[in-house]
Formats: sequence, structure tokens, C-alpha cells
Amino acid sequence: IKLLAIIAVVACTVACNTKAKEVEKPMRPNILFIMSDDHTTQAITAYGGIYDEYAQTPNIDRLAHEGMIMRNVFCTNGICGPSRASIITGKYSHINGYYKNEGGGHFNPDQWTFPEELHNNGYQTAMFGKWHLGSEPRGFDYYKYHEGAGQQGFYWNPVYNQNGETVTEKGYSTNLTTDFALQWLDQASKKDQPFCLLLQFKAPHRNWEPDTKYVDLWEDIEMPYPETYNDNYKGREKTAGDTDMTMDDFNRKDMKLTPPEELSGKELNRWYTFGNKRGDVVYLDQSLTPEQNRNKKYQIYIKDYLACVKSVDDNVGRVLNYLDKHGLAENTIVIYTSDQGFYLGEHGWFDKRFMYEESLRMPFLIRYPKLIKAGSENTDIITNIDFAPTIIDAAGIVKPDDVQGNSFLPNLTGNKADNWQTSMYYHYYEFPFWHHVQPHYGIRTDRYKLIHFYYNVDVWEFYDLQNDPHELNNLIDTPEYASLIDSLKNQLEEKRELYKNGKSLEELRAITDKDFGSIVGH
Ligand code: SGN
Ligand code: CA
Repeated sequence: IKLLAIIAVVACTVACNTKAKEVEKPMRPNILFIMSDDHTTQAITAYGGIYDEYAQTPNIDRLAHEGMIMRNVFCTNGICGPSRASIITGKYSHINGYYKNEGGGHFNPDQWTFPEELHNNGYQTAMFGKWHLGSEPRGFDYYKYHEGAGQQGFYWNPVYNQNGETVTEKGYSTNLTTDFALQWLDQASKKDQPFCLLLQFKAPHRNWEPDTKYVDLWEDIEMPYPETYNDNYKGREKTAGDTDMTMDDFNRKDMKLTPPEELSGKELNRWYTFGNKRGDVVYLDQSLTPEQNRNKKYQIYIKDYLACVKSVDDNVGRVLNYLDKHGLAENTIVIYTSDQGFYLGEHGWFDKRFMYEESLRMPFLIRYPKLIKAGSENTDIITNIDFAPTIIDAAGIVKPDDVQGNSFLPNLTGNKADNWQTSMYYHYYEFPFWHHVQPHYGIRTDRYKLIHFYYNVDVWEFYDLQNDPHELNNLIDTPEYASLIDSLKNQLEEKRELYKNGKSLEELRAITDKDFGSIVGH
């Protein structure tokens, strides 16, 4: 009822705009969309994880306590540019044209996006931090995004593109990006029109450089190892077992080792990455056993990652305090998410890309006191193409017909549509760089997952997430599941039809091979 009332107010505000102007101020909510890069749910205390005892995220958790935690929000193509393109368009990669980072890095700016829609509807719009879509942002009154390293940006003294102009700033990127966003908010919040602010941190992306004050935070502690840290990839040899994202691939740059002084740029790159040869392992110290070496690298990795998260959390706190202090908390929808999840040593990995749980799942916390009950939880199956329709719905705007996602605004008040999706479709294309993850597509229901890896292998995998939450037992050839697998294959085909991705394997491989024009320079 509350939702209907709000919709009625919004509808009236839009419809009676001319007449009602002097009587009532439009009640359209402000949107604060906070997205970090590669921040996974295992590193957010509200979701619960093995690091909770050591590394907490009290500010991000505030959104769960004062709003809703969503546990089944999934990415449709688990890497940066593609996820971001899906988020702003509400469409799958094969429709918005942004399939890959490598050789795929130019977003067609002429297409519909939610920030531009809000802008056209009287919102003040701005974007800060990581953009990573190659083309210039459209539909923003103001933007300041990371340049350098193929738009990955730098942790320290970052270079930004500020409304088309290159500027270098001094300091730590997570803090700086927040400073700039708050400066913009200072003037935007004084105006009558609502605002939509996209605050998109570079952290905690590779190579995980913490702020100086957090560098030695857990020096004397040995962080716990995830249960699947020693995965032997049995039954998944050609997929999970054939990557470049294990601790062996954790390089000298990741370890923050100091290079010899006399190296040229090219040599330095080689020194950092071991010349990118598959199977090379570099030792931190020759006296270590392979296992000690691996564990020591993992400790560096997890501590640096969690320290980067700490700065993200601090800055989320700064922003939430700002809203409180300026009386903006009531009428602002605050979202915290990340472009995908990440492996924190699960299956022995860092990075993402796979349709396995840790990287498929996106954190998603949302606070909007007018609509969402404090401390609530949701487990509906939602994907990143549903973000755009939901955000514009909250602003009282009807989505264009060709937007593929659906608004989950009703789900936030327990009014989920009867025909809400009970499964989701995933498709990843980039290969072999980075990390040698075979292109694959698949379907996930609330209990099962079916995946087809197809680039230069032909492997199907099937998991029962209830009995095997860590996805260690590929049951594709288990007779008891044969009919269930058949039915899932049909459902997967239906999804591909629904989303208009009926391409042949040959056509799909051609997409992986095609260079769409790149912003590389990693
Ligand atoms: C860089 C990283 C990769 C990472 C990609 C994509 N290498 O290339 O490890 O997978 O970005 O990340 S690095 O040595 O340059 O750090 S994404 O978040 O942009 O998708
Ligand atoms: Ca990312």
C-alpha cells in the first residue's frame, strides 16, 4: 500500500506537474549509486565470511542494518566493462555490444542509459571514479573518471578525466574520488532538482595497493584460508583446472617487490610479470617450500585486498555521514554494489570471470527509509540488467520496451511479481587474456547450475548448490540427474531465445576473437 501511495504521488507529480508546481515539491528520490571494483561478498561483514573477525566493514553494513541486504544478485558477464555496460543499459552484452575488456573496450555512447534518462527527466547527474567504458560518458552534468592503465586508473596520484580534461591529483584514489563526489554534492544538494550520483571506486581491484595507514594492519596475523583453497580441480581439469589465476600467477607487482633500478620499461614489465609465461612460479624467497611460498603469497594478497576494502568502507562512511548531516538520508536511495564478485583464494584463485558462485554474486545493499524496512533481507534472483529499470522506476519513469531487465522495486517491499524470474542466464566471452578462463554460458536457478564451456573445449558442468555449495562435484554424467539436466538445458535455450542470443558456437567464438577497438594499456 505504501508503495502504491508513493507511486501515486510520483505519478501525480509527473502528470500534474504544471498545475501542482507551486503546491507540492516533487518527491522524486535522489539516487546515490556506490560501486566498487571487484569487491566480493566474502569481504563484507554483513554477508558473513571467514575474515569477519579481522576485517569489518561497519559502514557498508550500516546499509544492511538500515535497509536491505540482497543475497542473490548476479552478474551477467563477470568482468568490469561488460558489467558496467549492462548496468547502465539494462541489457546483455550481446545487445549493448560490450562483450569484453580486452579488444572490446569501446562502449557505443549513442544508446539508452539510465543516467541519461534521469538527466532528461530533470535529474542532476554526475559520475566519479572508475568508468572503464572507453567512450566519453554521456548524460552527466559532471564527470571525473580514472585515466591511465587502460582506464583502470591508479591507486596513488591518480590521473582523472574531468569533463574531457586530463588532470593529475595527489593522494589516494579512494579518498580523492570521494572528496570530489562530496564537493559536487555540496552544490547539487542545494538545488531543487533531485540528484543521481555514481560513485565508483577503483579499489579493491588488482594490484591491491592499500592506503599508507593500512599497509601493516594485520602484520602479526595469519589470515584464514577458504575451504576450497586446495582445490585439485578433479572433474574440472579443462576449465577450473586450466587458468592463469592461481597463486602461481600472483606476480612480483602483486607482491609489491622492489625492482632493480637499471631496468628499462619493457624489462621492468617482464620482471614484474615473469614475461607472462604460463606455468612460471616465482619465489618470494628461495628457502621456502612450494606450499610455504604459495601461502605467503596468499597472505600478502588477502591482507592487501582487505586493506583496500577498509578504505572503501571508510569512505562509504564519510558519504553516509554527509547525507545525515545535510538531511538527505530520508529521500536518497543508497545502493552499494560492485561490478562483480571475486575469488579470495577459493579454488586457489584471485580474479573473477567464472560463473562459479564467488564471482557470479554481486554484493547489493540498498537503503531507502521511505520504502524499505530496516534490517530486511531478500533472496530473489536478480541480475545487473535489472538495476537500470529499478532505478528509473523509483524515479517514476517507465522503462523503454527494449530494456531487457526488470524493475525489482516491488521486490523491495515484499510485492514481487508472480512471474518474477526463477533463474538467470550468464555469458562470459573474453579469452585467453586475462587469466585464461574458457568462454562459457549457463543458467543458475535457486538450487542448480548448468554451464557450457565452449571456446576450444566442449565441457558441460552441472552443480547441485544445496549439496555442494562450493561447486567441487561436477555431476554432469551422473545418471540420477540426467532428466533434470535435460530440463535445465531446455530452460537455458529458452533464456537464450528470450534474450535474443541464439548465436552459433562459431559466431560466439568469432566474438571472442574479434577486436572491437580497445582501451588496453593494462
Ligand atoms: C587487469 C588485471 C587483471 C584483471 C583485468 C580486468 N591485470 O588487466 O588481473 O582481470 O584487469 O579487471 S593487471 O596486472 O593489470 O592488474 S576488470 O575489473 O577491469 O574487469
Ligand atoms: Ca571489476
